[in-house]
Amino acid sequence: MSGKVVAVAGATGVVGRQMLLTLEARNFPVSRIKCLASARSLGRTVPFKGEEIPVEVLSEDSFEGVDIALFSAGGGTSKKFAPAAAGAGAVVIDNSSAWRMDPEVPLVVPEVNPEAIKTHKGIIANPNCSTIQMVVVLKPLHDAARIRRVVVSTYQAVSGAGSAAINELLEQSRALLSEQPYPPKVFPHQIAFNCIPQIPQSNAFEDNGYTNEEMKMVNETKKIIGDYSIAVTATTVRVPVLSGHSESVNVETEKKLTADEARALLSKAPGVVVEDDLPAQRYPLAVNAVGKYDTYVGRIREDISHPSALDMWIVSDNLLKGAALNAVQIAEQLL
Ligand code: 25A
Ligand code: L14
Repeated sequence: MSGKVVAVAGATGVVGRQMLLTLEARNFPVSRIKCLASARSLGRTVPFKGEEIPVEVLSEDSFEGVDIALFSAGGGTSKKFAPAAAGAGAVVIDNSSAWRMDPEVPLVVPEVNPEAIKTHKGIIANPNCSTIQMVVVLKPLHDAARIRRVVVSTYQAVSGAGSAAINELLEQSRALLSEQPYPPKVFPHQIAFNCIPQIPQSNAFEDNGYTNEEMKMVNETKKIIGDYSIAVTATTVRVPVLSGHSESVNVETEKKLTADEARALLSKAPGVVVEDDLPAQRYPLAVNAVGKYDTYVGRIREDISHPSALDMWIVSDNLLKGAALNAVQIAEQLL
């Protein structure tokens, strides 16, 4: 028998399903798959390689014989069950924020810091979606010109908040178009035809006035790039887009980079596609990035307000490079 025994915790969720599809699409060598979720999903099946796999309830005993456990069932679930999985001998690749800033746990984007994988002690953390797509673009610029400061604003799709959030955008849009009321349930305010400067939807704000999501971008960027001198500030915004996060990013460098130099560096960067043709009105768009593995960057220009800074627009599929694909790429590196 060849291949690995792979478990997916949160297999019925939007990210868990993408994990199964990505394992399949990239021909990851799986000898057996275990699909785990909460008791709410008992009796459901999820498709994998043409079969319907019955969902099992996640417990501490779920990981006997498991080689790789991909977790995407929320931070609380990861805190509770990842140590049991690692204790049973599995390597956990965790998509929640539970372990990301633990100094013992590597936080990995394979194009940026693959060497960190080797230091794991049973748990490897998958970064925040908005952070991943930003750092694959920042890393080559940092290597060439040393980044001093990053100012980012995000335009984040609702799929990041799970399947109930996707339903809310669709149902609320339909309701408002037919002049029916649709009070918000998942989001704190109306999301259809609106922008909400608060992510996540509950317990978002920290004492410094930033949201958790904003502070994840600040802290995770430094840890992944491995340079705590990079200054980062972020504003994260939920927009009525189903999938694909977009980001407006201003990057100040120690050595000046022209827009052409940045384009040349980025066109050689792994996992990055430069899409930047103004006469053709070509630049990255969320709707085009959905289903793609790459991160797209365009609107690259020299900041007219600063002697050594660039502005750019970065887009990727938040469920793929932002979550499932990055986790599967880490698993591929483990092989
Ligand atoms: O960290 P938090 O606050 O706990 O938030 C986690 C939420 O963020 C999503 C995920 O949504 C989850 O709701 N999420 C987490 N990381 C993400 C990332 N990086 C991310 N989204 C994007 N990027 P989700 O709906 O996509 O996935 C949830 C999955 O996790 C399983 N799960 C939850 N708690 C669990 C658990 N599994 C084991 N033990 C637990 N304690 C969850 O399984 C799903 O696979 P499920 O069985 O609970 O839900 C199956 C379907 O049921 C619906 N549903 C969701 N919540 C409720 C619900 N039904 C009734 N009541 C609810 N409260 C959904 O339709 C779901 O598909
Ligand atoms: O930290 O709601 O990975 O769009 C990913 C989804 C944070 C919230 C994470 C969202 C979460 C984000």
